[in-house]
Amino acid sequence: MSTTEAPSPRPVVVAACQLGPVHLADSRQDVLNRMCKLLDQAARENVKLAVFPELAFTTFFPRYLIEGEDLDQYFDIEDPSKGGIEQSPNIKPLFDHAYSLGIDVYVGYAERSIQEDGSHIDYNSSAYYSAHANKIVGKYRKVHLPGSVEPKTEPGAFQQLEKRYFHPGNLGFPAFRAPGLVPGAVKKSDASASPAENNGKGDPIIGMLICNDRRWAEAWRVYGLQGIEIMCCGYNTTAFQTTASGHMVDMSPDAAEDLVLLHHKLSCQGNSYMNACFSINVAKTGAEDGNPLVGGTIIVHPLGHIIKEAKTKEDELVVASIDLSDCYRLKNTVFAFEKHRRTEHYHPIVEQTGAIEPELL
Ligand code: CDT
Repeated sequence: MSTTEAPSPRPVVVAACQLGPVHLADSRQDVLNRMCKLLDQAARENVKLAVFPELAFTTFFPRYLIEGEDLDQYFDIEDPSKGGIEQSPNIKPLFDHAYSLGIDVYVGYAERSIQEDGSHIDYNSSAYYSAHANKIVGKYRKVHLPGSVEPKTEPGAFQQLEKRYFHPGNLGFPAFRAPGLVPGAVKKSDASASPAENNGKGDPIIGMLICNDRRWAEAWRVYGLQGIEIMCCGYNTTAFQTTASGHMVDMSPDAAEDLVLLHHKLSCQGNSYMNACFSINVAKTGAEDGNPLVGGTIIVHPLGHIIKEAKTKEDELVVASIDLSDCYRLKNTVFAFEKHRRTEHYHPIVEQTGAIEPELL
C-alpha cells in the first residue's frame, strides 16, 4: 500500500476473556468450564479472537514457595515426541471447544518443555490457537520474568518466585499471521511483487506478551518492527506494590491499586500508540485465596485510547469490533519507521543492560 492510499477496512470482532480468581482448591475442570462458558458467550457475540490471561488454568502459584512433586500439577507438558501442548489433556478441551465455535484463542499456561535427553525446561508460556487452521500457529515464552529465585526471608514478605520456577523465554518476540480472521486477506500467491504494496492487506499480524513484558518498550518495538496489528497480553498483577524486601509499600490500599492500574494502562496505551497496534490486555483478577489481583482488562486502539474496559473483578467478556486498517493512520505517518527511525543512535539498547550514569560533576 502506498502511504497516500487509504487502507481498505479489515474488520474483526475480538474479546478479552477476563477471569476472576482461581483458588488453590479450584479444580482444573472447573476453570476449564468457566473458560468454555466465556467462549460460548463470545460466540453469541460473533467474536473471532478470544484472549485469556497469563497462567489461566491455575491460581498464580509463583506467589507460593512450592517444592518437589507438588509443583508438577501446575505445569502442562510439551513433549515434541508426543505432539505439542495442544495434546495436553488440560488444554485440549479448550481448543476443541474453540474449534467447534470457530474462535481463535490466546491462552497463558505453565509449560514443561521436555528435552531430547529427557530433562525438562520450564517456561511461562502462551499459545495462539487458530480455529481456521485447527492448530497452534504462534507460541511465546515470557522473556521478562519478575521476582526472585530465592524466597524473601523477612517475616510478612510477599513472594514472587517466577525467576525460580521458569526460565526466561528463548523464542524472542515472533510475530505471526492468523489465517481466516479477516475476509479477503491478500495471500503470497496473489500478492503484488513489491512487498510494501502488500502492507496492511494480508492476514492479521499478531504478537504475544505475558504480564510483566508489557512494561518493556523494547519488547513492543521488536514486534512493531514486524508490523504488528494486534498485541495479545494476559496478566496476573498484584493490586498492591511491594518494596525490594517484599513488603507492601506504605500507602492506602485504594491509592496503591490506583497506581498499579495507572502503570498498567500507561504501558498498554503508550506502547499500543508507539507501535500503532491494537492491544488486548487481559487480567486474572479478584482475590485468589486472599491475595488481591488488579483488574483493568482493556482493549486499546492504535491511537492509544481505551475502546472497551472490564467493569468487574470476575469472569467477564469484554468485546470490541475493531478495524485493522486503523493501524495505518500512524504506521504511515508519525510511526512510519522506515522514514524516521535513527538506528545509528540506538546501540545502548542492545549493548547495555543496566543504566550507566554520566560521570559525576
Ligand atoms: N505476573 C507478573 O509478571 N507480574 C508482574 C509483577 C511485577 S511487579 C511490578 C507484573 O508486571 O504485573
